[in-house]
Amino acid sequence: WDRCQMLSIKGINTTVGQEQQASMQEKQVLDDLEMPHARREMETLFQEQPETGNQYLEDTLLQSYLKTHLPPKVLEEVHQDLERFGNRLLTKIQPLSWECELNPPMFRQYDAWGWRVDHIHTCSAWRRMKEISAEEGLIAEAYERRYSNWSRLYQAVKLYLFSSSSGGFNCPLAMTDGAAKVIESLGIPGSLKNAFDRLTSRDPEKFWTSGQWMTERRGGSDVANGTETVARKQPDGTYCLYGFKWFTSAADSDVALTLARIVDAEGQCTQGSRGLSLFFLRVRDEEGKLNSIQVQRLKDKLGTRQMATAELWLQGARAELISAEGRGVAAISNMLNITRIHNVIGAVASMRRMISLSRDYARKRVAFGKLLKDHPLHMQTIAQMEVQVRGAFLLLMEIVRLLGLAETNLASEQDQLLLRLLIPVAKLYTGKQASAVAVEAMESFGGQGYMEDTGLPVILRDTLVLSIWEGTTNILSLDVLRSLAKSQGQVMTAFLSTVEKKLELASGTEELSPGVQQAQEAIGSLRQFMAAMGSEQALTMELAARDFSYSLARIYTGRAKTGMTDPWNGLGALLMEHAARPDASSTDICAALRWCNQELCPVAVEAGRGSYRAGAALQDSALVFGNS
Ligand code: UCC
Repeated sequence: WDRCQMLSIKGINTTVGQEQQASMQEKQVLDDLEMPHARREMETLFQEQPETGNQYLEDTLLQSYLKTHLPPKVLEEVHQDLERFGNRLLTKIQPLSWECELNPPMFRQYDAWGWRVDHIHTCSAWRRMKEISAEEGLIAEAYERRYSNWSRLYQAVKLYLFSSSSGGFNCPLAMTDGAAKVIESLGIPGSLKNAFDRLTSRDPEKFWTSGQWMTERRGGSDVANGTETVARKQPDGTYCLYGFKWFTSAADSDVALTLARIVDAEGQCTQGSRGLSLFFLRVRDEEGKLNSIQVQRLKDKLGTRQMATAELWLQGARAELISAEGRGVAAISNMLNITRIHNVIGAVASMRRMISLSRDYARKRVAFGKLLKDHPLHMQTIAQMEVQVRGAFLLLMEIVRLLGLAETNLASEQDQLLLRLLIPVAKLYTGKQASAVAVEAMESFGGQGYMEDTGLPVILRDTLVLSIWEGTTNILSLDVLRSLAKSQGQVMTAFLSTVEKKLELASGTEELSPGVQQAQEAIGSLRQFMAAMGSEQALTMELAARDFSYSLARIYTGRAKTGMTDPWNGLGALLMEHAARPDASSTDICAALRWCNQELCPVAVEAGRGSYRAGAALQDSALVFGNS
């Protein structure tokens, strides 16, 4: 403003002296605009940028987990690779990630000569991410199994480190992993051998990514009723697919798995879930021509903008039937369970990144005459987030540990039941945690957190999708009930006995005894709730589904009362177990106790309040619609 004022002095009624003075001032202003280097630094560097270093080396919980669980030989090799990868992420991959954000995909429908091309243009950094994913074996590691049951955990750790620096490439990787899992679970049929080799390749020239086209116009969650796409059998045994896929993430992928209804000889299809079959298709041929697919448009999303999500018309796309007829949902659930684990990885990674930046900022930023780290209330807020990410991290490790056992035939029946239950529990819980933590952490930067060019809003936007895609919180809560019903309650038996075993271990550590007691009380409440629910109607259990799932998450990881207004709080068995290690730190113990000092079993509390009675559902409806 001052500079503009000075520039405007000239030309107004002024004396000669004033004019001379004005032109000197003008010169000064012009000099200022070309600020000398030292001055420029002073004027612009008034706050230090928060940074993270080598994410692996900075993550003490990750390192202590690996040290506790991995066999020494595996640990040695893995440690070296992760340290190297951490450096590569910091120096080479993070800048690419930002490039992906700045250069989102573009869609060109026609070429200059009027030909329809439907070209999805991605930036070079995005394409480089694909090469890096192959080079680092981000999918391959899980399927080569060179570390037997620990390979899956090791892969998950690499993905966890990669996630926040991947520029959205964690999404195609999730689906690629899911597709490889489906193909492997089918016994890698000869027709899919090439695809499997490419999806799990370390060679950037060979590596393929996969899409997962489940969502249609009439159904995102309700796949059984929403899927309109039909499949017509061809003389050569393949199928041509006709339909409209409304939401196809990473539409630049090489292949896709998708659902369709097979048309019978009378031209009829079976409706509902039993009419759905699973298909594999190539998106483009060798020349890059689309497989009878038209791209209608790219989606305009709140976040994950680095990644092309498209609406696709299938107009006779050639595909191979890969499930038994009518078993499409059951077959694709292998993919869903993997992508849901990737969702958990994304959630934990996002929380870790935000908290690391927030912590670094607290060390650098001065307010009210002292560093943020010396303000107790500020530190309390970050500490509460830290407790959350610790619990979520251990839950993630538990799931991938169990998956690794299952994939190497080392899992007991109890492990398998637990895995089935914990995947939806972890997905729904960490999705919510991550959203809450990302918002809270953003606030810890004050107004700077809200500025686009800090990169913080990108993390927030990309985090908010985690409670939506791959099944919303309520859909996942119903999946928890599905796992209970399908196993006739055996998943709960496995759950309770595992939690009790972990607590027994922790009960040997005196400092942990208050937490053990709280967790045991929570288990008692959960048992009572389960017994009472046995005689209740399905509606009651549906109304309780979300709180029930939260209770499982908090008891397995844990949750506790702090007496403060803490919106998420919680944690238990896993943190207790980690804190009961002989070389556990005081931080491990503190985190476990804090988690257990919250309401671990909200479902019992709400049941006591009558929140799941039929009358409560009527009240809900009246509240929402304003009926008397
Ligand atoms: O949103 C999307 C974007 C993709 C981006 C990926 C990136 C993620 C990673 C990010 C990294 C940071 S793709 C679309 C996402 N859509 C969904 O997630 C669908 C949500 N809806 C559901 O999950 C529903 O619950 C359905 C579709 C599974 C319900 O289908 P049905 O047909 O009504 O369910 P049924 O009849 O209960 O189940 C059919 C069979 C049963 O087996 P059988 O017949 O043997 O009894 C079920 O037990 O499927 C079995 N089943 C499962 N098995 C169903 N769900 C599961 C499961 N989760 N695990 C094992």
